[in-house]
Amino acid sequence: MTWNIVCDSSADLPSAGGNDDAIRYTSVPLRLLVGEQEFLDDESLTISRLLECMKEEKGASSTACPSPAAFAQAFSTTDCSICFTISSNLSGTCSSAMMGRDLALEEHPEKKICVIDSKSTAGCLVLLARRARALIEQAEVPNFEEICAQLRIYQAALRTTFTLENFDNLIKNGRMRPLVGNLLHSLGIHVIAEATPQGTIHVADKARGETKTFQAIIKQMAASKDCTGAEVIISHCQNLPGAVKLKELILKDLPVKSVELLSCRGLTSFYAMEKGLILCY
Ligand code: X90
Repeated sequence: MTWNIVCDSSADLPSAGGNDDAIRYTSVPLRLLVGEQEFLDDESLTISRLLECMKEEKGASSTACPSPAAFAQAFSTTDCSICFTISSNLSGTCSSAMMGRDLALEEHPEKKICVIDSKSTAGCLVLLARRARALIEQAEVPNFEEICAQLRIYQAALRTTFTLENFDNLIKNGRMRPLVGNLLHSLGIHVIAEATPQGTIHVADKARGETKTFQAIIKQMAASKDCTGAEVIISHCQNLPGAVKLKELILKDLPVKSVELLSCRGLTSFYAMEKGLILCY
């Protein structure tokens, strides 16, 4: 039996650790539109160039989800596919994937395809993709339905906390309600937000200065669930120093198992913008 673990490109990794014949990994790219320029969020995209274009561009910028056909294509290559998408409350990607599933099943009714809404993005997709691989590898005879059921339970237990220097792209593209004035930014106040269980964005807290912001993130993490043994992924947009510092504080203050740092790829860079930090655990 061959497997394909499929993520949209909001998962901040190009490959899920090892791409063998039995268990493949496919990233289905979203498109990023910066003024007149269009970028495909695949391996060819240079993040620094994307951010530069975003800085220079005065016109409207937006993103677009992959087509159902792109997902159908990914689902047609193996016997079983497990697909994780960015929150259906933030993007049409999940509906595209579901339509892609229908398309693929019309052609190949024997295939097994499951689409799971991560209700988040970034590191949550990475954690889900890795767990999927581990469950398939560990089982003597992998049972598709059982594995999908376990992954849905794991999804529901994951949490997301994030802080951005700049919420412009999220707000301008209608993914988040406007914050109270630009005042916040100019006063050096940082907003700490979280994913709700429905996969929408909720402003949880505000803090001034980096140290207080990081403390507030840790407080928010501890309040969101029992973090004992949690695997934490911090996606950062050109902010390795901030991510490293936050990692150290988390390891000191919370009983987590590990903290891993990843660089934001295209889609998450577009919305998190420079210095953004997205924590999934
Ligand atoms: O369909 C599309 O065009 C994609 C739209 C994506 C919109 C939002 C992406 C936000 C990523 C901030 C972290 C947010 C975590 C929130 C979880 C609910 C960057």
